[in-house]
Amino acid sequence: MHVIDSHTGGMPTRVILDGGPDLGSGALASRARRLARDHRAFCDGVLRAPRGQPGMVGALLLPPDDPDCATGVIYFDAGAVLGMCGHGTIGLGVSLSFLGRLSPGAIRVETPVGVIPLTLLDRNTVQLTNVESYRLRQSVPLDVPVYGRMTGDLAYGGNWFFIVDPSPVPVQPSNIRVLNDLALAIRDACESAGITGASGAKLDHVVLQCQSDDPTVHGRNFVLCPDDEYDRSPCGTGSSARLACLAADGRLAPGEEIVQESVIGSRYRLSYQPGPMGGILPTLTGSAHVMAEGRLIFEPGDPFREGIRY
Ligand code: PYC
Repeated sequence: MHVIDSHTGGMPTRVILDGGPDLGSGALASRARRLARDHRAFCDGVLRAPRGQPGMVGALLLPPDDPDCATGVIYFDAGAVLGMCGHGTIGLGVSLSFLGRLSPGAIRVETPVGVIPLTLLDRNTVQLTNVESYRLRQSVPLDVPVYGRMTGDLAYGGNWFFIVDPSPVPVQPSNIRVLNDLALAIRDACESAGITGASGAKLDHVVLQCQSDDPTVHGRNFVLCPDDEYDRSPCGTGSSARLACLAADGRLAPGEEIVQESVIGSRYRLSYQPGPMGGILPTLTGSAHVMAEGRLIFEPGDPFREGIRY
């Protein structure tokens, strides 16, 4: 299995160039459902230690269904198959450029939730337009055991997010453990309360947002992902969901650019245009760096062939 590893603001992406499971043909969304249903061991083996690392997202390259797209891609972490992944798309663009498969310019990439136009601005910088993002519910009350009552917005940015703004705990590196515990409790409370995305979609990401002390930065976030790890980048899909809330509140005009920071200080530039279905089309710009290229080996007698699940 030929892979290339990069990180986007500290958040790792492993692009799988070949050697992945046979998911058949057809719409990428149905191939993603097949990956989630039948190939959990593959996902774990690629991403979990000892081959992978905490937080790592896999980007499985596949032939696109749409002939106008340069490639299809299904993103997954060690907890779930994702609809979309912003940091993964930036890592993908930079990795394809490293391999000489992408020159500065624009391509289209097909994901299970839609087509993503992507432009390589330079060898480390990618700009992408995410799928239409929107807020489903505003100020949803939630009783979180131990932490008490809070409210959050339920929004979509290619994945589903519960967004608490302002975070009851300051979003800073020294609080990462506390933020992780709080976000896990919020996600559990959403599940207990039956709070889901549209059509019962699982709400598997949580954003804790706060203002930044830096006047050039609009906000700082902590994002919990389905694998129970936090996003080291500002989370492309989470930032998109948050942009949709800002737009719905009239707090950000179309075309106005802001900087969003992650809990460890990685940055994206963000803006949006109105979308055709009443939501927004977010544009994200961020940087990634390639770290390694290699072949993963899964020996038959390896007791941790499928990764360490504890
Ligand atoms: O950047 O969209 C993102 C993302 C989702 C999960 C991890 N990163």
